[in-house]
Amino acid sequence: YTNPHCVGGRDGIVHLFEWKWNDIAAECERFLGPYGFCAVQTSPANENRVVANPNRPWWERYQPVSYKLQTRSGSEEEFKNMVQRCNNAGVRIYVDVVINHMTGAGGRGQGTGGSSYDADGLQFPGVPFGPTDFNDGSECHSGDLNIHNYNNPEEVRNCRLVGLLDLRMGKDYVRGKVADFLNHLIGLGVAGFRVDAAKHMWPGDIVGIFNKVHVSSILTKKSRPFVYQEVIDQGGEPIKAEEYFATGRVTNFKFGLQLANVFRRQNPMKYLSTWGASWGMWATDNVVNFIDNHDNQRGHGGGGGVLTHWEPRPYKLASAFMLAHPYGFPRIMSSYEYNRANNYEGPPHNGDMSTASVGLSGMTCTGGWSCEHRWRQIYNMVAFRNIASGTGVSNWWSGADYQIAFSRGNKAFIALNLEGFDINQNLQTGLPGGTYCDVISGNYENGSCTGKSVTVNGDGTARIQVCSSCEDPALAIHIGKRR
Ligand code: ARE
Ligand code: CA
Repeated sequence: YTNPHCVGGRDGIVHLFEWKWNDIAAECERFLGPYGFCAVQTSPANENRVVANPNRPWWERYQPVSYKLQTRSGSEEEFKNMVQRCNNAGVRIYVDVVINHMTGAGGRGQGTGGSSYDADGLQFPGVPFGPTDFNDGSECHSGDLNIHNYNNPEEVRNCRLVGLLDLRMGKDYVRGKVADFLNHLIGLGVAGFRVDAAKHMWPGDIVGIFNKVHVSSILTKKSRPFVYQEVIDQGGEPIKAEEYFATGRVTNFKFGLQLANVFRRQNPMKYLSTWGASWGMWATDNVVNFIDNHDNQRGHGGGGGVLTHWEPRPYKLASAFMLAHPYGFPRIMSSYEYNRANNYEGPPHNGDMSTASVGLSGMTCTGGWSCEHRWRQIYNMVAFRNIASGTGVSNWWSGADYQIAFSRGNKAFIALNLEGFDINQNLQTGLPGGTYCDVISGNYENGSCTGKSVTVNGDGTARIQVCSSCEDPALAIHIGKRR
């Protein structure tokens, strides 16, 4: 479950939050494939509650009504077409699967696929699930059936997360319905899953579900799907991320908080020389790392303190460090703009509230889509990471608290500067002699560098200059962009 099944030396996930399936398919072909991304994390693919108040928030997609593949991202046909086109472009699809619960308690209506639901009577005929498929007072002892105390694992797993009707996962029928859903996705060519709210399920129940899940069909060597489980473990609660390693990786919520401290100059960057598991995080094969996610960028789910696209300068630097460093498997957030005072706002939409298509002007997205994955400082570092794959950190240098540089074997080299003065040093890059394009300030186009260039001497040394007050106080070079 820990193998992401990347094609041909690719690495890294981009979360195309709330994108439509047709737009993802096009993005795989025109951008993600050519630029070396391993995979896309999609928004939940199954039918959800239509929430009218507030008007169609992003979070309605975390309230399942059935496992029918019909949402504002598109139909099952469109989903299937996307998976095929992305796989053909060498890009894997991982689906965000919401299996711990159905809708919030109370109310009745129709889902995005037209199925009815009755959240008062606990009826979800589209699956079907009925009252006996949900935890009640026999499993949950919190009084009102909701979770209040994160220090009580029984309550966290058997009661309702923010009022969401909690499925009775111990029941074989429920596991079977969930497994059918996952098998349906695998049959369409999906390579992996982000398991939403995994902390709220018993690890043994997740094992029970995945015991019913098929091997992946698209992979030449048949194998388990890639699984990464959303377990918010920042220390301080009894539920530990490691309880979930039997069924895959976990989302590493310590990562973004630690890097936010560093890149906000609250903890010296030079300490990153020991970055990785020794910072109280999990082993490299157990984690999916990210600077921010769709929750914590808007103050939900362990939010607060992380860097986001709203602070582009430190965000790009932290992202560059994440991608340059070999620890873990990285996920890049691709956001849309929203009113930060109304953080429920759904994606850019048309008059009828259907999701708007992603517009493009050159390399840049338009129409309210932020597309961090198309920022040069980020996509060029995806290529850096792919080229450096298999090498460790070497030639570590720190000139001051907030100035660092390191090599990735003889493939790549990066320098970062958050001091108030420039880096201007002769450093060992580990690279073969030659002239390299800095991929932070520019690209390599038609035989020349559009940004800065660096001359590496025959012995691997080079004069490294990194500005301090400029837009991006970083420099990155690799053997794929040598003149
Ligand atoms: C919405 C409304 C609620 C309403 C509910 C039911 O906002 O007011 O009661 O519907 O009607 C998302 C949103 C929720 C939203 C939900 C359903 O964030 O606001 O509720 O969708 O529409 C915990 C969980 C973690 C979870 C976070 C948000 O452990 O799993 O809370 N994250 C995932 C997703 C979310 C999603 C859900 C789960 C639900 O990524 O996008 O919710 O499917 C400490 C603990 C954490 C805890 C955190 C809560 O840090 O350690 O474990 O996270 O507090 O802030
Ligand atoms: Ca549960």
